[in-house]
Amino acid sequence: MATGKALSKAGLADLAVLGGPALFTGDLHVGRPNIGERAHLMARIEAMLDSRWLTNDGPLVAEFEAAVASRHAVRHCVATNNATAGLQIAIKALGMTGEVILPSFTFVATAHSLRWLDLTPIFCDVDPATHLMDPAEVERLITPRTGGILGVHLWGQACAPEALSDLARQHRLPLLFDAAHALGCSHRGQPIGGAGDAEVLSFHATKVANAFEGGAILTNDGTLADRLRRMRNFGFRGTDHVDILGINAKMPEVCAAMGLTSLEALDEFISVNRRNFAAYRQGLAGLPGIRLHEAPAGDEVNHHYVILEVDEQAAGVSRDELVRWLRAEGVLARRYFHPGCHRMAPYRAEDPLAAARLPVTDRLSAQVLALPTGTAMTAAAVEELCRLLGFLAANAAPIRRRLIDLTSPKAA
Ligand code: T4K
Repeated sequence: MATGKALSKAGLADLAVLGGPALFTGDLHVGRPNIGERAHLMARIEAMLDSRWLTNDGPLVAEFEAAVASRHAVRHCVATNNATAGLQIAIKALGMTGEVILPSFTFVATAHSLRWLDLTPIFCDVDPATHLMDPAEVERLITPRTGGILGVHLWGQACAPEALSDLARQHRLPLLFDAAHALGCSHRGQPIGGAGDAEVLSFHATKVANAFEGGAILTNDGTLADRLRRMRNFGFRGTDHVDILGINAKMPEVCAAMGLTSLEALDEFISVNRRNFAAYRQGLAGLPGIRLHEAPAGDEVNHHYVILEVDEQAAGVSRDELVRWLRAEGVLARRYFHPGCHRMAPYRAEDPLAAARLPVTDRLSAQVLALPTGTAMTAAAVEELCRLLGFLAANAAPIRRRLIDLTSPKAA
């Protein structure tokens, strides 16, 4: 390990999983919210209260939409109350029908947004190096029943926008991107957001910048943007004229106030994430079987997801053991995204054979681990966490033996 300091634990008996005290006293979360300048947020909320305009296309939402559109270099941004609702109205506005191809290795909201609309998700495998949906696999899955493609910019990396756009054009399919992770990310020097028919960002509390809850649909298509605006507001055009089916997917003003405050601090949040990522890279270097996921060349990510792949054979410890042992020490590492949507009950029942075509997804969902980052995490905590990981991996066999002793009837 690159850092010279020793782990501040006396030895095996001092590990929390074996009865010692937790290394971190306040839990370290994956997705601890980044909070921007409180005074700015409060001033916005005061102005909102003074104006008595709380929702329905208020000035803060308009300002938020303009700020997001400008940051992502797109013509239109339609803010929503969360990204899931954003995905759903975009899917509906694009007229997706029948089967829609998407990765299984994603947060379940991607799949649910389709299934909730009675569309059939067709899960596609991912590239083992990038964790992104593989366009060659997408092409193999296209049939006359296919009614759309839903790419996911996992960990903020661009999901083959060029290849998927070519495929969508060739087969005349609508193409939508779940860009929930991709705020502030770019691909080949261009901000993510302008590919396909539309892209959807998330501003959930756990994202790099948040609006408490929130989403944003990005598009360069003015006709689509107009349709999306009506759909998110019950289908209204003007005050009492409804011309399409709509729902309530509006972002309230208080969320836009938080969104704007977060956006002001986005670069600072990303630079803290970069610093943490560099500390992880240094601290984990040389650990056998434990690989820190790096974005491919050409992609600039926000480093909001720090992802490890744990190869049990080479590391001598499984991902799930690490999750349990870290949790005991106050590190709430997450198994994003386990077990893969295709293995979750609603989807497993409908397509029990999906696993046969998703070997990479199955391997990754058994090996991947997300670690804490963001402004709640100091570089010193990252270093200590890396030392802990190294210690746990190096001592996995004796830890396991002691755990067996502790639970055997003799110990009772
Ligand atoms: N597509 C993708 C690819 C996504 O990743 C997501 C959401 C979506 C679509 C849908 O976007 P939204 O509709 O949500 O806008 C969390 C988030 O709830 C979810 O938004 C996010 N992805 C997903 C990756 O993570 P959980 O179930 O892991 O959240 P939870 O409640 O366990 O919180 C994570 C950690 O953060 C916990 O340790 C607690 C901590 N936390 C959480 C909240 C909300 C805090 O410290 N403070 C907080 O306020 O899903």
